[in-house]
Amino acid sequence: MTTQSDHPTQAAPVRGKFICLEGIEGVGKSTQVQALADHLSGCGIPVMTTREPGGTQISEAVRELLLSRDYPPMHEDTELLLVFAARAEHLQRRILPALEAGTWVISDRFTDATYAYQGGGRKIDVQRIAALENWVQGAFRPDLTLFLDASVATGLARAAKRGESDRFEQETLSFFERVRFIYHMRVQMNPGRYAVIDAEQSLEQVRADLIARVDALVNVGWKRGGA
Ligand code: Z5A
Repeated sequence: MTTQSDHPTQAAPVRGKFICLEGIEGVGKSTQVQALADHLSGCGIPVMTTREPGGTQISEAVRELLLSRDYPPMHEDTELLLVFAARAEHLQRRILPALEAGTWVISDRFTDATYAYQGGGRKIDVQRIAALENWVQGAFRPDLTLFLDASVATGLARAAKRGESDRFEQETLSFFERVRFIYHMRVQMNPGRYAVIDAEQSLEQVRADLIARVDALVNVGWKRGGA
């Protein structure tokens, strides 16, 4: 006869950390997401990279709707709801399962982008965004958000080098100034959750600063599951 104590209980994996990169376009998020993932993998940490809007087949289809210039103008409420529809799918199907399995997740944008673009850019009431955030995410928030900050002129000039622009990149300078302003406001309101990185610097220096910020947290116990 076996009893429960005959079988050593298998320890649940330590939950992964959720790190987001944010900022206006062209500050280097997509480039640096991969650099950060490579660094953490090199430290023996299991890592998954993803992006928003997107990250699952359904969420990528919603991304196409959001970024395409092939459709008639979209109402701002539709845009907000689509962003959160894509996020619900991404969170439930991909982000949360990975974190529960002990994998760290690095995302190119998350809900701070909604506050910045739909709240700041489109001027949607912040209470509406907060209500959707609470509905879709409950208490779930990133462990760390790396805000890559550069002037609108720098960001748009870099993004423009890539060629054809998407629906958001058609917006005015004042739209992007409002977006950047909201990012700054959010950092000020909750400094413990953010690290601000000077993205005007060279790609190599931005990468070094990002890695230094994340390494500092790993060294204070993140790798062992500490807060
Ligand atoms: N959106 C929203 O409205 N609400 C939401 O909730 C969410 C998103 C989640 C996603 O588009 C759009 O969705 C986004 C907001 C909206 N708006 N737009 N546009 P996206 O993912 O295609 O675009 P993006 O997020 O803005 O990324 P981006 O334009 O690709 O920029 P990036 O990722 O920050 O930059 P990059 O691609 O890494 O670099 C751009 C170029 O600059 C490239 O040639 C690099 O080599 C160069 N670069 C980068 N850093 C440097 C430095 N430091 N020096 C010199 N050159 C550099």
